Amino acid sequence: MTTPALLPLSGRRIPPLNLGPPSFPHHRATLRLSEKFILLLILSAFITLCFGAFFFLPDSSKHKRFDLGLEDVLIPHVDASKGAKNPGVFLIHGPDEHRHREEEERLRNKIRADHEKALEEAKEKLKKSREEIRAEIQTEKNKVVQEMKTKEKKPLPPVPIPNLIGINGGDPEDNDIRKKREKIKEMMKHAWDNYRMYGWGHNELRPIAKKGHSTNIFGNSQMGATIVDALDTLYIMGLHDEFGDGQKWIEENLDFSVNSEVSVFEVNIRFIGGLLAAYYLSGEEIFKIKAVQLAEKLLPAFNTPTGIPWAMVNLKSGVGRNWGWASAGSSILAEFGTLHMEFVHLSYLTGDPVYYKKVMHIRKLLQKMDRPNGLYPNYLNPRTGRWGQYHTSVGGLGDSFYEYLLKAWLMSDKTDHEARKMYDDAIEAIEKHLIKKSRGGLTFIGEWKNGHLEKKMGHLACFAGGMFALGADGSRMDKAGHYLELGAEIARTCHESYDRTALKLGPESFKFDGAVEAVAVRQAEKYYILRPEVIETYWYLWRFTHDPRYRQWGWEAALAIEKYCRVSGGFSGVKDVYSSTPTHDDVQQSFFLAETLKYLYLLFSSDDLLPLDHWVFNTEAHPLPVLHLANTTLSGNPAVR
Ligand code: DMJ
Repeated sequence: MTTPALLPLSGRRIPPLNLGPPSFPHHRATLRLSEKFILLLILSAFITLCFGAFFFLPDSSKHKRFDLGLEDVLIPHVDASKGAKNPGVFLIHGPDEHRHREEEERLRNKIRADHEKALEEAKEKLKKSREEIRAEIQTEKNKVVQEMKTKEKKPLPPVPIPNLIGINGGDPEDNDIRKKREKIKEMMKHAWDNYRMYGWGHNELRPIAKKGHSTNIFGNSQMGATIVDALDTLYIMGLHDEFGDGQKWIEENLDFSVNSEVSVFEVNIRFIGGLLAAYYLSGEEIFKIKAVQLAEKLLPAFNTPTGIPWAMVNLKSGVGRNWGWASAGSSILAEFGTLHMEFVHLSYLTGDPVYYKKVMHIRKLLQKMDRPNGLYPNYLNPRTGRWGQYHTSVGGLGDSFYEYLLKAWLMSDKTDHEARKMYDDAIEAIEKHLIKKSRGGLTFIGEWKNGHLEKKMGHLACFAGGMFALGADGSRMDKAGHYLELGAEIARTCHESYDRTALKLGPESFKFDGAVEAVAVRQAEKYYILRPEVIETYWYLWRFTHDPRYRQWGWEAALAIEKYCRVSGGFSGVKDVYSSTPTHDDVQQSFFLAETLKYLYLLFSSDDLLPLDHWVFNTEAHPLPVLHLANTTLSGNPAVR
C-alpha cells in the first residue's frame, strides 16, 4: 500500500510518514483512509503553527552570547544608536525594505529545511529498535560526560614556574653507596608492584591478605592514596613507567565528588601535597588541576565561627565536624596548622588568594592568643576560639605545626619573617620547658600535660632532629651551631630507641623513667608501622654534616625493614619491636612509599638531587619549590612578596 504524498507550502515533496511503532508494522498497513486523512490534517496544522510561531517569537538576533571564560551568560544586546527609546518598533523603507524581505525569505527557507530535517530524523528514529535508541542515548550521555571532563581539564592561568633544579640524577660516586641506593629502589618496586597487583585504586594495601585497605582518615572513599602519595618518589627514582600508570589512573579515576568524610589534614598533606609535587616535577597539568579541584572541596571546612577549620569534611556536602576524642570538640594544632605550604602554592598556581587568606587567618588568630609558658596547646575550639586541654607536644597533635612555621619561611625564599619569628619563639619555649637530658645523657623531647612534664617521646617527635638542623641557619643570635647540635642529639636518641629493640626498629613511643631510657614500656606502644621520622632526621643531618654515621644508621633501618617487614605481598608494620619473632599488622601505609623510602633513597643519593635551597619538603615528604617571588606577586600576599 502506498501512502499519499504531502505537498507542503514549499512545494517540496515530504516523504511518506511512518507513524506506527516499528515493532508492529502490520498496524500501519491496516490504517483506514479516513484515519490517514485526520493524521495529515493534524500534521499540516502543526506545520502552520510552526510558521506562525516564527512571527510571534521574540527576535533572537537581539541576544548575543558572550564567552566570559568561566561560564557562558546570555546578555541582551541593545544598539543604542537605533530607536533605543522604543525598542522593537522599526519602520523600514526603500533599500532597507528589500534587504528585509530577502532576510525574511532566507529565514523561512531555513525553517522549512530544519523542519524537514526534524521530520526525517523522527521518522528514522521510529524505525529503530528500543535497544538501538537506548544505545544512542548512552552515546549522547557519554559525549556530555566527556565534554564535562574536558571542561574540568580547562587549563588554569599560567604563572611562572619556579626554577626546577635537581629533579633527577643524584648518582652517588661511591660504588657501595650506589648499590645501597639501588636496593632502596628495588624495595620501592616491591611495594609499588604489589599495591599495583592487589590494591590498585584502594587507598592502601594489605600485603598479607593481598587486598585493598583503608582507614577513617580517607572516609569510605577509594581515592588511591598510595598512588598519589608515591608519585614523586617514583619520579625521582626514575621509575617512569610506574609513574605513567599512576598518572593514567588519576586522569581516569580520581574523583573528589564523593559522599565521604575525610581528614582535611591528611588529604591536604598526602593528596594536595602529592599532586602539587607531581605537577612541579613532571609539568603535567592534570596534577595541578586535580589539586585545585580537591582544594575547593576542602574549603567548606573553614566555615566555622572562628575560621579555624574542622578536622573532617564531607567532600560532597561540605559539612564539617571534629573528632569525638579531641578535647570537647576541639580542632588540632598539627592539623589546622599544617596547611600553609600547600595553600600558599595553590594561591600561587591559581592566582586566587582564597587559599592564602584562609591560612593567614589561622596564623593571625594564633598570634593574638595567650600561650601558657609560651607553649602552644594542641587543642583549639573552632566555635569559641579558646584553647582546649593544655597539652603540648612536638610529637603527635603538635608536630608539623612547628615544622610548617619554619618551612613557610624557607619556602618564601626566607622573606616570611613573621613565620620565622613564630618558629623561633615556639622552639625557645619548647627548649625551655620540654627538652631534657636523661640520666644516661640522652636528649629527649617530653610532653607537657596537666601542668607537668611527661618524660615520654613519640616516634613522631623524632622528626624534630631534622627540623632543628634545617632551621639552624637563620636562627636568632647566631645559634646555628647550637641547633645543629640539638638536631644531632635528637637523632642519637632516636637511633637508641631503634638500637635497644630486638628488631632494630623503633617503637611508637618510648620512656625516660628511672632506669628506663628510650624504651617502650606499655605493650600498646611497642609497634612500628613503617614510619619515616627517624630516617627523615638522618637524611637532614647527613645533608648538613656529611657525617657517615647517618648513612650507617639509615642502612641499619633499611636492612631491618627488609628483614622483618618485607612479605611476599609488599611491606607490613610489626606489632612488637621487642619480640624477635615479629607479628605483622598487615598494612602497607601510603607514607612508606611517600616518605620512608624517599628519605632512604635521598640518604644514598648525592646532594644535587632536590637541593634544600631550592626545595622544601612538606610534612609528607612531597617536595615543593621555593617561591622566589621578588619579581612576581602572590595575589593578596604582601607578606611573602
Ligand atoms: C605522615 O603522614 C606525616 O609525616 C605526618 O606529618 C605524620 N605522620 C605520618 C608518618 O608517620
